[in-house]
Amino acid sequence: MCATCGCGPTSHQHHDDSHDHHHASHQNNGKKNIIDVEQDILLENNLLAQRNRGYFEGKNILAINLVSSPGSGKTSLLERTLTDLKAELNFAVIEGDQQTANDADRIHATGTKVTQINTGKGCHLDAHMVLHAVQGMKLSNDSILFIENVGNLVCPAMFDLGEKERAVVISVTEGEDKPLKYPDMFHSSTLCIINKTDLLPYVKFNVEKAKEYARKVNPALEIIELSCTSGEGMQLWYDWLKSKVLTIA
Ligand SMILES: Nc1nc2c(ncn2[C@@H]2O[C@H](COP(=O)(O)OP(=O)(O)O)[C@@H](O)[C@H]2O)c(=O)[nH]1
Ligand SMILES: [Mg+2]
Repeated sequence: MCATCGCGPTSHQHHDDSHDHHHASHQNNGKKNIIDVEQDILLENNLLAQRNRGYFEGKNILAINLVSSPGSGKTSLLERTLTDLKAELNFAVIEGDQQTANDADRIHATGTKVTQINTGKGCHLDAHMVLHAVQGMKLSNDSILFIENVGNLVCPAMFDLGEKERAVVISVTEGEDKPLKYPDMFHSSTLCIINKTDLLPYVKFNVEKAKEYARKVNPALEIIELSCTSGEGMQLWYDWLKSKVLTIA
């Protein structure tokens, strides 16, 4: 279980086996109780995610969960995408952050319908939060809903929001070994976007290694390299997006 928020996996390993300690919370509560609580949380989340999924399918809404560490460029990707494609496609956005409406303001400036969720101390969005947001949004049929998750490569991996696609964004300033360090996120995603390729001349980032590592944890993962700043590779992302719209139409 995640020591910070209580939403993580049930077991953890210490690299150093000689470091033999027991967490106070495990001793106090007993391991079985902790596992039961976690199963309850995820079961309830999964049921609500199914409800969201049914709603999206009924209205032919393509829901895409955008996940990444903070600052990889999720909002930048959305700003550019919404600006470039708003004449062709119908978009709405849910923004997730612990605090502020900064990202919602950025999306609003593109003329797109947006709802901000502030999770407070929470480190991920869950299906219940998305359900509430969607209930107030009057989403159009045949549209695309982007859900920008809280910046975190760990906890959001476990919480199904009812999305059809999960796109994980990494930027070239983060190091190419992120897929190996945070495999759950890459394993549960359908698309990996490698962003900020305009910075490749200035940082030590091996794109081929990053792709190799990502495919090691998820051989079916699609990968697109792009730069939100220069625009290089954005067409590949737009083609991917449009192919998914066609799939659900
Ligand atoms: N050089 C460069 N900077 C970028 C790119 N995309 C985003 N950024 C910058 O990265 C920072 C974080 O971007 P943001 O979209 O807020 O990231 P988020 O936290 O994932 O939503 C901002 O300063 C952006 O201007 C890119 O493709 N290239
Ligand atoms: Mg953002």
